[in-house]
Amino acid sequence: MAGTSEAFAGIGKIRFEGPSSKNMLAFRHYDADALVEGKPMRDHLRFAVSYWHTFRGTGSDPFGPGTMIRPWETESDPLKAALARVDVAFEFLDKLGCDFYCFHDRDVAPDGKTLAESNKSLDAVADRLEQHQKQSGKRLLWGTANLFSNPRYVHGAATSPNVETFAYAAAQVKKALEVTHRLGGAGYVFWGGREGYQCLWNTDMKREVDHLATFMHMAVEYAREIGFTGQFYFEPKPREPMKHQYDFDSATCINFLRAYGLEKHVKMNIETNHATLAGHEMQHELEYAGMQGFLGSIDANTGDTLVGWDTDQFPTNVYLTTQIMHSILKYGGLAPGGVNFDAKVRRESFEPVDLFHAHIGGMDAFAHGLKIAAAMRADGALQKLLDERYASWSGPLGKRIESGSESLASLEKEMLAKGEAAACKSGRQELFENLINTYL
Ligand code: XLS
Ligand code: NI
Ligand code: NI
Repeated sequence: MAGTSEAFAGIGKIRFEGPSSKNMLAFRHYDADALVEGKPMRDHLRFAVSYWHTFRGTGSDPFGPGTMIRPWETESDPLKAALARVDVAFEFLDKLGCDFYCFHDRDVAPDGKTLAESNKSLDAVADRLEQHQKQSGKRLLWGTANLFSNPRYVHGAATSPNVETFAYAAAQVKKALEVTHRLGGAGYVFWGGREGYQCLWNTDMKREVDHLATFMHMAVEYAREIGFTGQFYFEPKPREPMKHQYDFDSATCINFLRAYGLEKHVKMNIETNHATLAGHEMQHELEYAGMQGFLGSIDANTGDTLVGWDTDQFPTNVYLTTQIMHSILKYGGLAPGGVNFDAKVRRESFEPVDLFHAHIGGMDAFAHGLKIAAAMRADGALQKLLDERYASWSGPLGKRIESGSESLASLEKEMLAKGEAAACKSGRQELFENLINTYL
């Protein structure tokens, strides 16, 4: 490949060294080919690096400019810089031992003066991505389009009051789908961007949400035309940048998909920090999507309980990853989705090696959580407690109600005869919580 010198000189391939290793540039838990529930860890987890945070994140925040030291960013021509960055990205994926990546169109290639110019740049970068994928076996977990940075998207994209903004966004998604398809992407994500509102007085909510559905139908239809069979995902986020985003949480998104006839085509891509912004636990979002048959993929990160915005931190909390992996195993796994690190190193962690520490920590936390969740399932003690808690539903009356053969009148008869319901049993929350800790 074009890169002559290494971007991450001095850092070799990150290897599994086991829980007792003292080497901080090694995995303690992520052993890609080790089997868990009969399947290699890499296939359970399908880890992906986010191109936007890891290769485009500058560390800027509302109080100051970027801080990241990225010695490879030497090209002033945006397309040349974009091409050089692809080499760096694949060196990173290779050294990290991560199988997938995800991108927005404008992360990988520069925004041009015209749509045609932007498309041309994207094609040139896609050539380079394709070469690297072929050489390395790395794959695209999902692609998406950035429909929120350019000022034309100030009022949203598919939900903009400006019809030509909608049209431009449609053209951008067409191209992003083509590139995702060409690169063998396993999926395509819709995240709302600025699809939402700051003020209801100046917003025709029904018209905007109708337009969002029309837009998604166009994407699903175009995917069919070009033979893209990857999974579509909708990524819930309740607020930020808008005060209300239409893709608020799993329940809201699933209702939207069903109301507009999109439920056969689109699943959820659930992000931890977005769940907490919505006032939910990640486990809630996964369980809700899972029980409805909409669990697709996850954006792995974490928020900070003391900071109220989408801080997109790398996940290191094993209790959290255990909850996540338990739900994922319960609902049959993520494939063709995966675990995408939609996470950024802190502004204060500005050296290239911090990118490794961040991803190693996240991958290890998930691998650890996977092993714990599998142990819990193998042992069956949690399931036994749950079965006991719902035991009355397995009796004759419960079975009749669950199968739909009872009515209000028949139940009234039953309770008139009994006079009072059987006494409730303790919920044993503390026992359940203590049991979980025995596996940690
Ligand atoms: C932003 C979202 C974004 C999506 C992809 O908050 O998480 O990164 O994952 O557009
Ligand atoms: Ni995300
Ligand atoms: Ni986010």
